[in-house]
Amino acid sequence: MAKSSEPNGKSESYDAQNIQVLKGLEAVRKRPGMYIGSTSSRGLHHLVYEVVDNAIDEALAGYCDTVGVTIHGDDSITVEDNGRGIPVDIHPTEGIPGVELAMTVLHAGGKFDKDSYKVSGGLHGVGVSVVNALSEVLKVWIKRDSKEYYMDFARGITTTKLQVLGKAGAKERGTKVFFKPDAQIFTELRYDYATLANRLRELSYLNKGVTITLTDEREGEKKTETFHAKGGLKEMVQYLNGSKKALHTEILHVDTEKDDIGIEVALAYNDGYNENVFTFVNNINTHEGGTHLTGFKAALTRRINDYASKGGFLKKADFTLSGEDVREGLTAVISVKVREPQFEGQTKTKLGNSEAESAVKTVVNDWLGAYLDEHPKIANIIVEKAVSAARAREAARKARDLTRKKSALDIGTLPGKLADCSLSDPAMCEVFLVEGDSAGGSAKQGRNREFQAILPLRGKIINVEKARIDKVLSNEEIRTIITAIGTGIKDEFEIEKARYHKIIIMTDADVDGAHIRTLLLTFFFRQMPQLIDAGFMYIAQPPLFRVAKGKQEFYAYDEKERDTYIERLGNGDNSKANVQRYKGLGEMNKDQLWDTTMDPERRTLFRVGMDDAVEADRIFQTLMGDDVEPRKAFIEANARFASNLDI
Ligand code: 0RA
Repeated sequence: MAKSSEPNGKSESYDAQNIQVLKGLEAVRKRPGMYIGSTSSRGLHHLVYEVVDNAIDEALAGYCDTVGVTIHGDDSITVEDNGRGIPVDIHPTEGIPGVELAMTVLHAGGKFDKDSYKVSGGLHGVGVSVVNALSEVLKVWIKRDSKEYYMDFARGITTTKLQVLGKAGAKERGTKVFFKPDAQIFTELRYDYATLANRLRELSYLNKGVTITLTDEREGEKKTETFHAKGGLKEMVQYLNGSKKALHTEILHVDTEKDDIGIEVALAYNDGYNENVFTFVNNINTHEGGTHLTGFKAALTRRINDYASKGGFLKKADFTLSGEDVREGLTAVISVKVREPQFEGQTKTKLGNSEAESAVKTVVNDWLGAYLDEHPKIANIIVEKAVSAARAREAARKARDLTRKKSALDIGTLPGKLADCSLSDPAMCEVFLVEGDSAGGSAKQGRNREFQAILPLRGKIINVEKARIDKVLSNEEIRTIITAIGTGIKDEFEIEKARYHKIIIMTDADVDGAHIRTLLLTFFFRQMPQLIDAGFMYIAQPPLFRVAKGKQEFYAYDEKERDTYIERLGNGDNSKANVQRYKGLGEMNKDQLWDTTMDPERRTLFRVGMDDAVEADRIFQTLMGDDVEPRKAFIEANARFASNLDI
């Protein structure tokens, strides 16, 4: 504040500029969530992505091939690139150096560079000024025009004006940004190495040829990793397929441009039953799909059907191959670079541009048509996989008819085990998926029957990672869940039909409970990911201990809390507090269950999120797939966090 209000002898436009700057930054600091989504861990990581995105923009424009990210000992960050360097000349109308403009004015980034692919929606692309506004300190070094420049800021306000530090080599170009996230803003200040590594790895796949390094300098965490994908998405599909058994070794890959849209697609088939298609627009994961995905699906279905009918695969069969059939066991990544993307949907991760649909469709049609003709061996494998999926689909159709949602009012068709609630507005209603009949019984008695429904689940849920859809749908528990929720699954999924806006998994706090929870999450992730995207999935958190003495009782959700209560109750006389460890929900009576786990006023719910769909897929593969060793390693490494699993 003090600095910016000092008389500076510059033009009036500088003062006017300054007022604008303060207003803009104030808005960011007042409502950080509006700009970076949240002030928790997610927002904290977003700061890094924002600066990295700027460097990647330079790479896309063809000026940068190396990006370095360093987590310093105190969780401050440096991002360095060898791009053109942020401009330093005085901006003709704004009257301040370009770098100061970029760092202090909202959305100034695009003002002087319309050539590269910029993102105009979603969470990315808010600009480095937002990072600056939310950092205690930000320093920037720029090399260009044979000089090294420097500036620094505090909470968005210029503290050192642009200065020349010295000479730089004639060919040296680049930008280095150091920042320390503001402790006044963020509720979480610790960076998670794996989270950053996953995103940087993804960026290296999406931007072939760029070398990205991540260095952790923190005590006990010291390491460096380099991400570089010569083969682009081809390598990403390989990574995604991980431990799955491939049906062919060569990965199908196309990288081209059509109607000013950059289009890259890679795909491969494995012997599993899931479909794993990831889509990106300007490096942003489009969870909700959109026009690029529609174009891809249309072309894939058409080309595989063409090949199948030409090759006589469908002669005896009286059906064609559906979209779901041709995507069984498919791992694919579609990445498009669009100049003015329109982001739509609940989480603004659905591409709306109609020109992207026809461009992707044409490219995939032409490329895949030619590829299949030229590679009959692979083409046969793919078509046979789809034909066997189609046969299974026939069987599945019968099972699915049984689970198809009837109208919400048609209570008669709801499963008998479901104790439904009396309110009909889904936004007010929640359903508990409860492990075991006894806990289900307590939950039914303890609930508020107006808005809480209870669905007790008996026995094990089928592992959807290992079974084909017809088998999955013949599972009694799965059918009950689908009918109770009402949305249908897969391509027939309709969020509007959700009968509850909170679907709460409530399992025992033991190994079996964790297993059932994972099976359920796997099912939702594979068959109804939109429920997770919509934020409808929750995990209940029952207490682990009851600490009581005389008439006083406390519930503790972890060991630390337990010890605090023991201490609180233990002092004074010489009788000790009684500690009961809850092994299962069944050990609680209806009132205890309500008080600790179900009462909206007092309970803790974890919302299941999907920040990183790519990593979530790998985790489920690891947890639920065939290979035992990686599963064991994962469970051992993450056992402590099982109740916090944020997929
Ligand atoms: C505006 C224009 C130009 C480059 C950049 C911004 C730029 C921003 C960042 C942020 C981090 N690294 C960056 N690298 C470049 C183009 C400058 C020119 O035309 O020379």
